[in-house]
Amino acid sequence: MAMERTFSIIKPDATRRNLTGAVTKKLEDAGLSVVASRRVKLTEAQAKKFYEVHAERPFYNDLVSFMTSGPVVVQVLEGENAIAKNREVMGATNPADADAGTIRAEFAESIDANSVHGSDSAENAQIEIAQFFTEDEIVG
Ligand code: RTP
Ligand code: MG
Repeated sequence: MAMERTFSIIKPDATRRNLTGAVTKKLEDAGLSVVASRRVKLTEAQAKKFYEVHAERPFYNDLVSFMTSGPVVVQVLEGENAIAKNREVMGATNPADADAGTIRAEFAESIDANSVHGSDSAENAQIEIAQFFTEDEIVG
């Protein structure tokens, strides 16, 4: 099994409801270590760049305005198979489809306000981590 790093965002709906700790506990209970963390308010430019892959999708503008609607917590998670493990503990994009016990099943309000982001591939994990953290800010 490979040690990996992945990138996570605790989204504005979760920070607004003081769920930063509860979400982080789910991640840690799944065997993921938080090796970098920072609370930030994303600018529109940052959110647009982050979700650039979805620029042509109908939900893009709503997604950008949601992600800039309040503070988020950006994190680097480390662990064995961290990318897949994080996606598993997050649950499906639409909380109605998310397995019981997952973060989105327990905490998400809707497909838009779905509490967490997690990188979907090793390549994107690298790109997303580099967008928010320098190597010396990550302490494994
Ligand atoms: P994320 O990127 O935030 O980790 O979520 P994801 O991989 O599960 O979903 P993705 O397809 O990458 O979509 C990014 C975010 O856009 C919103 N979305 N809305 N209305 C819709 O059909 C729709 N589809 C996606 C979600 O908030 C999703 O997390
Ligand atoms: Mg995604």
